[in-house]
Amino acid sequence: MSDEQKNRKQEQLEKYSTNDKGHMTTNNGQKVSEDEFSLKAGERGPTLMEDFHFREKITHFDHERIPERAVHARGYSAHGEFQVYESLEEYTDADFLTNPSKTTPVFVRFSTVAGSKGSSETVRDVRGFATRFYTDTGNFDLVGNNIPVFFIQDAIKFPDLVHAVKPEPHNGIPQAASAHDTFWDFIANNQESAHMAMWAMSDRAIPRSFRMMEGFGVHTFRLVNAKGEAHFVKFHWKPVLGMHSLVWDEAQKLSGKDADFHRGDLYESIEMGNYPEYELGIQVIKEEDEFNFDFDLLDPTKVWPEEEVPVKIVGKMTLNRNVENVFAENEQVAFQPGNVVKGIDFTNDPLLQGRLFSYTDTQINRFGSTNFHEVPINKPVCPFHNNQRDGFMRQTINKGQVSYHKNSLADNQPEPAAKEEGGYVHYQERIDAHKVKARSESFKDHFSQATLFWNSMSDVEKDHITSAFSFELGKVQSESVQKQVVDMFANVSLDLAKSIADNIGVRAPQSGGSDVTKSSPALSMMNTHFKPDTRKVGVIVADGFKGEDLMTVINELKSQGVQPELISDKLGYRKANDGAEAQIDHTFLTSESVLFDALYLVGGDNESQAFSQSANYFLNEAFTHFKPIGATHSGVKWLENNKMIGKAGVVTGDHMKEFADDFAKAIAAHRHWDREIVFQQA
Ligand code: HDE
Repeated sequence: MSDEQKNRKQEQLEKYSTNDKGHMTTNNGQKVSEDEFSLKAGERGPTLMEDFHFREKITHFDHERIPERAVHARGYSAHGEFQVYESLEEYTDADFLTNPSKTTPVFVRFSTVAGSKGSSETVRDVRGFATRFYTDTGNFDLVGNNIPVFFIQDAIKFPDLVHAVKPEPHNGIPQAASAHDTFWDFIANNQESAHMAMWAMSDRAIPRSFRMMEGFGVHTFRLVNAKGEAHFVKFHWKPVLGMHSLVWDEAQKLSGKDADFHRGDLYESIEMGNYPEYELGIQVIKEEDEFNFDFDLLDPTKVWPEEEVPVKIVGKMTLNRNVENVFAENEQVAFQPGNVVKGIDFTNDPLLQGRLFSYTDTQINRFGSTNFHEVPINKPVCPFHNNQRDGFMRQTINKGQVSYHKNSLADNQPEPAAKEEGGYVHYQERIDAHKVKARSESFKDHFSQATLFWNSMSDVEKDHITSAFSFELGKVQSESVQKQVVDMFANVSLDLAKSIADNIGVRAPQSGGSDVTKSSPALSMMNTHFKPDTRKVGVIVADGFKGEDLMTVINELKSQGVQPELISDKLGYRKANDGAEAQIDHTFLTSESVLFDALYLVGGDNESQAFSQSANYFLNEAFTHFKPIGATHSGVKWLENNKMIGKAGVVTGDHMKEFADDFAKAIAAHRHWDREIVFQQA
């Protein structure tokens, strides 16, 4: 990469990077002559303490771990850039949002919430979507999720929520899952969680890829312009590829087949130049309209329906560089919702207010020091100066005699900046109130938007939500908890509650239901973008295939952005009947249908019975996961044997180019829900 192409953050990080080439040394620089044998008194004698190299190597190893994040421990990151389309000066004087010619470096960390650092990535869970903008006026951290609302309304309840969802303390089970008693006991007894629980049971909680999820700032923030005028704002990230999910059975199987499925997908896409892109959207409400809605703007369990408050698309983020060291970047990044820049301010959302405290505190625990801002990934790209000094692992050598304000000995440096010089001035909201430990009446409607969400779902999405509840509650041991949850969700939809009750064998609620009839089409994943780009197709090939035809289909699919990968019974090359050869990427043993978005069955003249069995297994699994399936030549017989010809999303054809076009359309559709499940024939 040329120097001009490097953004400011990359340039800064490179100063701290090393390739570790050349002679091995100790940490004090002495060259090491031997790294396999410790110093001993005789070849068979005891190890000697004076082996400084041995002591240093072992000690460093013993201290390699830092505490994993209390939540969002399992995550993966990438670097990129953000650019605003047009100046947003009407709303904000944030430098990076007012200058369309400016490219701002970003670092994004995606995560699951409940699981430990080593847990699987395709579990049912909320995904973290934390973005740091390294702006020229300081770091702005938009520490969001892929779900726009939260389980609780006040930060004081966060430890309770997290204790409930984490593995149960007496036996440490289950890992990275909400399908257990304490989580659902929490939900039933803290009913502000109803709306978020609906989202968590929807397909949003099992994304196909980090590249195909929306992101949300969740809280209401304020944008403040140069005149000091404020607007309420909610931030959105909209993935250019649209938002798409796995199916639950597939997600569970993937957990075993590839626990790194999401990070692998992100890493590989960036390596291949398929840079994930997300557009930034804002919803804006004027200060004077604060009380004109049927929900409280400060309540983080509420969305602003996009049909009522449109999302204005204002810029784009492109992730174009992988991390180079997962510990140094992904582990050590220390996000803080309190990292704002002038032009962006907080509101009194009680969840947001609590987060302003928690993140700094948790970083001090993880790093053992308040100096975590000096770690390269956390350093702003603009200069930073103040009179904070010392502490564990301080890196900066602050020169001079003076470390206090005000002073005369150093000409009163560093000195606060006036507003015109970029100084941050908190929005002067007038507060006239009693100190109370209480919650506003306007926060007490827990079910209207949960019903709005339910009403907005397609039939397929409703089925998936019902199944997810039935799975989760089916794992709950306490019948009382099961019953409480069913009764709670009768407030959202009596049909939903009755179906769950029926599935899990508890008494169905007789009354309930909601009089909310509104829906919000933007909430349904059926109304997203559908594209074939970057979709992985497993191509099943045996010896004796038609070489030219296969190349035509593969090239056509590639030209539409699809990524075909060849699967056979062995690695190496398969021979076509016209003498051509195809290199195989995976075997039936090293891959699985769940690793692909679609299957293309080609077969060949010389398939063994074992080959046919494996191909059938892949086909049936992909079919039950509603995946697009294409077949030509001898691959068609597997479809015939399984009575799948003519089913939704099943494409066959004799003309290769036409077939590839039809298949690419089926791939773009993501999943074919109207498919009737056909069970594998004997
Ligand atoms: Fe977090 N959250 N959170 N959270 N959160 C953390 O900070 C916390 C909340 C979110 O990739 C922790 O650095 C409290 C909402 C993300 O590094 C911790 C409350 C939203 C990440 C913490 C919330 C989030 C975290 C753990 C209730 C979406 C991962 C490690 C008031 C808007 C960031 C860490 C990363 C991480 C506290 C609620 C998103 C303990 C007290 C709401 C994406 O500080």
